[in-house]
Amino acid sequence: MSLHYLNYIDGEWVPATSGKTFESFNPATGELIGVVPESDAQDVANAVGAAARAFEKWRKTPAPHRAEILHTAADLIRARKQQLGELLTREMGKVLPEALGDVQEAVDMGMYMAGEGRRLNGLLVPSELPNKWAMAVRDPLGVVGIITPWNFPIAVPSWKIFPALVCGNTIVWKPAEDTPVLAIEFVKILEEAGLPPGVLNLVTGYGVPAGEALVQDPRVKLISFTGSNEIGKLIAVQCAQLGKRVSLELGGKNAIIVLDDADVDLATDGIIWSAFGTSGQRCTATSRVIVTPGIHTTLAERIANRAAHLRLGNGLLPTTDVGPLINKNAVTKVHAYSEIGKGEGAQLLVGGDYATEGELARGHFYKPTVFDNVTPKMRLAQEEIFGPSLSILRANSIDDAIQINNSVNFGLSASVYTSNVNQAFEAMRDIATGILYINAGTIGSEVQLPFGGTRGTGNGHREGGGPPVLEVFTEWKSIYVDYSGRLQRAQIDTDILVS
Ligand code: UN1
Repeated sequence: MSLHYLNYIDGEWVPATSGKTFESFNPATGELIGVVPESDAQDVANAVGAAARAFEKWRKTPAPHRAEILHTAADLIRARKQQLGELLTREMGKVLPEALGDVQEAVDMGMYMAGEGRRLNGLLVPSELPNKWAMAVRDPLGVVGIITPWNFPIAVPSWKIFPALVCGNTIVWKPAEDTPVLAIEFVKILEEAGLPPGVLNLVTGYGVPAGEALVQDPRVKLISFTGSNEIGKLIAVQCAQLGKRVSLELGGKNAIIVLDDADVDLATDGIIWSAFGTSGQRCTATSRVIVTPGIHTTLAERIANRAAHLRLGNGLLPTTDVGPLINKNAVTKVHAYSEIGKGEGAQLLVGGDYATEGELARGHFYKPTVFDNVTPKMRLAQEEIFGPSLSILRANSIDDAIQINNSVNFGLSASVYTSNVNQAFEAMRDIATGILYINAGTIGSEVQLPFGGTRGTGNGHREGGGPPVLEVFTEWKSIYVDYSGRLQRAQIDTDILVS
């Protein structure tokens, strides 16, 4: 099988106009996964042109028909789940069961959004005047620009692409440079499902110049971006200057609060899964445990013991618990935080170093790391690390724990373990977060509910599911139909009675 891949523009598979390419590697083994186009502003302009030309016809295609294509795509993804999951593990690194979950999330979103094709609910409300209808419908935006991360290379694109399509938008998609081959396979499925040329276009490449060209193109009406805070802020500034809609889903510093009355075994399971699943590379990963004094020592011991026994390796092997990090820079960053933590006086319980034994030397592995006696103001407790690094902080009470949880500049996901229903409801009321779990870890959102966060995590939009995702990809159009046959003035002629 050829390892050379192409962009998808106007229904054709084409190289970058410059002829340039770059390579994608397996982060566990260094194996070459693919050679893909290194797109520049010219390729993006071509893709946007194709999307703009396709828009008129696509927006007028009845939504139930658009949805049928999504339904077919979801069926194809389900049929190829194993194959896509294995490729996902090879290109991105997460262990196979998680990779299959990533693919499943796209099936779920495809089915959910296919259902939306027969809803896309508008509003129908009474008019204040007789013989008049007042309603509102959802219009698509036009060409939308989608920029996706590498950590959920199938699920997160599906959160954006399926709703954008069902709402009648056309798309230019720039996937993360670490996982381009998965993006290409995803587009192939939509092509096979019958998506007309130009409706979805794919350009692989780097943030600069490809992503930037997409943000800057005046024909692109929305940028939907999931990724780092640093890049999200840059995009927000550029979109503000251009008067462009932008939907951001950025970092997290998610915490699990464990109260004295919690089930310790259950909490330990949730913490290990949420902190070290996907090697800690989820926006929703737990990087803080906030624990009350009565349970602190027991919990810290259990977490450290479990973390020390996690098996690192190639995610395709059934014996692997934790896969590699995405690339060299990611490992370097996580290690820098281990050094910062030690420097700040946190107590290293386990890990804190690169994992380079045997086969691991070929990939980007880092030992699951746990720090205890971390205090809320330490950088370890404030900044997103995006790797297998967990900090344990102590709180005096539930109120103190909630206050510590809320004291960071992110508000994506949080969790509370308690057997006291009153405390659970107090947490539900007071934790400032986009997603909250009671007696479950911080990862594992489902597509029926909104996904996104408060504060630095985003700009108020919600993607990833639930009806609110439609707000990102549509514009409201309010329509008044007056069938009275005479001038009726709103707010003025409201005392006219129907004769
Ligand atoms: C992400 O990390 O960007 O809740 C997405 C979860 C997954 C999605 C995570 N359903 O962890």
